Amino acid sequence: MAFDLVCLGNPLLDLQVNVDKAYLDNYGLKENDAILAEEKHMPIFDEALARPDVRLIAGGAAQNTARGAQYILPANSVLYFGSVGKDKYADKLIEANKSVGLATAYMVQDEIATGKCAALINGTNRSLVTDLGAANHFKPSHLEKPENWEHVKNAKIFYVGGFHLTVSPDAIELLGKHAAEENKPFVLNFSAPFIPQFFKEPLERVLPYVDYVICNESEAAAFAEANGFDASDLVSVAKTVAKSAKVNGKRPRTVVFTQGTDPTLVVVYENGDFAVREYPVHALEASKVTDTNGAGDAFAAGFVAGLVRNKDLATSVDMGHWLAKLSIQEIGPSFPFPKQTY
Ligand code: 26A
Repeated sequence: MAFDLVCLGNPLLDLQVNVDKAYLDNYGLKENDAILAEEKHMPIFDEALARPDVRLIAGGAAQNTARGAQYILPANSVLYFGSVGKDKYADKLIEANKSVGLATAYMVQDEIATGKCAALINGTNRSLVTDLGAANHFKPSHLEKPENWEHVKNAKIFYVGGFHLTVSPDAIELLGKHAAEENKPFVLNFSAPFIPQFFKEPLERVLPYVDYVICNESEAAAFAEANGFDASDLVSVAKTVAKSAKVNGKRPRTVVFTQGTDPTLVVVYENGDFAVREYPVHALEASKVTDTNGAGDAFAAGFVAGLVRNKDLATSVDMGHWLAKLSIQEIGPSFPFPKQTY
């Protein structure tokens, strides 16, 4: 079977709970952030599981995007790579993927549990604390297995979560090189401020393969700070990213900065010129927002689904806004049923 879109990321099960600011303060967590759990954060997972309101929801940023894109696209359009354990958590992920028809080619770890993310919801903010578990053991050799490489060769577009830079930059580079050689679009999401901040070298290594960069305003600011340039002017940050080194000269670099409810900024660098545009999001009354966990992933999903459908940039961004609006009305990184169509 040939899948148009191939995605790579860290499959996680989200343990979603509502917490107050004091709970976040106690663990030194920001209200809106995503981090890798340190030893001191480990009790959070058992505390979440012990809460009566805990929800176990399929997560993992790129997996959410893969599900969202498959939600929009015709059957058998999307395949997702990642690493899971052999446990009930993985069964939950498989069930959620099945609900939208997302195909997976998981690498399975016999001895390591599926990764989990405590999604600590505080009003319209979400603080994500992740214990990668099995997701941390993904290897490029999994992509190189003949049956999997066949999927890579058949793919038309690639989407990779920047979060995976903490796991296997080699796997990302492998896909990036293939995409550049074959002139296929390669999309990377910066995923969280700590990626440009603490994974600067691996990000620098894969960025030249990227045709489309997607990130939010705080990730853009973190990128600017990590590279020592002014973070206050997002347009100039986007231009710097757009102009940075690129392997595939046949495609322009497109940089997409989401900004919550503010308009999405898009900068394209082509033939020595910048095109700068802004697109407003789809309005939604605050009272209709259930939670914002997965909003950015849903945006990316709608956007890449637009690319798969060969839509223009404005339409692809609009599809991202449309799907994000649907997702923030659901619990966690989920999509409404019966299915809605764009
Ligand atoms: C490496 N880290 C920290 C992560 C993640 C992650 N997905 C992959 N790697 N930390 C949080 N997430 C996921 O982000 C989604 C919201 O955008 C969560 O699982 C959540 O579903």
